Amino acid sequence: MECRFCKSSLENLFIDLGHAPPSNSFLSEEDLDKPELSFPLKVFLCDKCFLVQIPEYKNHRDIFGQEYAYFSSSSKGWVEHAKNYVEMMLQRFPINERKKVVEIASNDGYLLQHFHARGIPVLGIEPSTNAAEIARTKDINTVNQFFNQTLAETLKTVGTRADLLIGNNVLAHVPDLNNFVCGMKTLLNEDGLITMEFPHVMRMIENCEFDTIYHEHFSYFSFLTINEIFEHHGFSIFDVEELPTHGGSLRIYAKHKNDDTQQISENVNQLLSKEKDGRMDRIEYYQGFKDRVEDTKYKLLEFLVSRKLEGKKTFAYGAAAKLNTLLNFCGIRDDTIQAAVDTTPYKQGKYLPGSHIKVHQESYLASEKPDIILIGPWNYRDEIVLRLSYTREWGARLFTAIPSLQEH
Ligand code: JHZ
Repeated sequence: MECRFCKSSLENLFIDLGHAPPSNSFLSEEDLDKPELSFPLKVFLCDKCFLVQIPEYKNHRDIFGQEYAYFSSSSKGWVEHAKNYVEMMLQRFPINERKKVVEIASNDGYLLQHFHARGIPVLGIEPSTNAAEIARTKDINTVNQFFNQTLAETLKTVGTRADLLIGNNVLAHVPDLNNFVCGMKTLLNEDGLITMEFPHVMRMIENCEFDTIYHEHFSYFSFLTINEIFEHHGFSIFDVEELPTHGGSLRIYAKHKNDDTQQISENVNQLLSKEKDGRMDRIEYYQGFKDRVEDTKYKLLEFLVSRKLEGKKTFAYGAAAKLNTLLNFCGIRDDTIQAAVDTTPYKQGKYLPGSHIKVHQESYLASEKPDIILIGPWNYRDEIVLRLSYTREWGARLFTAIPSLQEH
């Protein structure tokens, strides 16, 4: 096996989370009578470029093709984040009606709708047909394809170039990373800008966010590594921000290396130094994660089993992909968590992959009145705790499990 960026042989196992079905492969009632496929969830560390990665155990076309269970607009907080980003970009850079904004993995148009509302021409590129269709209902021009070098060449041939090229939570999802970044090089105008957001592997390790590991997340980036990847492909990262989103993300700003219109911010060297001082370019940094992950698992199991023996009813709130990693790694089934609820219509009436816990509409909470509610998407903890304040009326207690069990 070789590193998907630098092609060195992959010999360091970072963590092995066992076998699991893909986290977004929700099951129908009929599927429950059929065999269910599980894939290894082994994460490797490249000892040359320090890219943390999982091999493409499940083909990305099968994961993100026609139907994808995740809709970016399902969280108000995330749509708000996108809106704030758009306002900030319009203030900071000369983006206007004569420019073109292209977003890769534009999902249901959660972000481009804000540029579109300002009269700025936009193009979404989205491989999942169901998400692309929703975006089109919002009048967001969307190409329903995977982004790669070939698509970038095709778009360039018909005169489409990006003045602002955006990619939020997509880089981790790309098995052929070099081809993807080459495609961005092709699509970006000479003086164009790139911004990308992705979870920061430093935060994943510090906060024991092992549940963000699943088959559709092929890569987990440090700033050191992403900087090397972008430089290798002729880009220069001129600014970076650390964001609280999705458990701690980075937003990078990049340009063509030979474009002198942007100054390199001090943030870039500061973060590179921070990561080097933290020894993220040493194998030792990545060791010891497994023990912390197992500690989280045993404490959660102890808690759930104790509640079960007390005769309490426990539900999960938010059928996030990360919840499925957590449940399947811990071997949790519907004896200890009796039901899940989620606001996404696509997920309601289906069953969680692996654990086979049924997903209901949110109203199921009020009718069943569970004693314990485990919040799956801890990244939206504040938003969800506020939303679920009505469950206090019957004495429900709300918990998150990552980095370790906590009551809210
Ligand atoms: P959420 C997704 O991961 C998938 P997931 C993806 N692979 C990725 O990279 C990350 O995001 C960044 C529900 N919910 O966003 C909606 C409620 O029911 O943490 C979702 O099903 N009520 C692209 O799946 C889930 O929770 C609510 O009030 O781990 C949230 O999933 C809210 C706020 C959410 O992502």
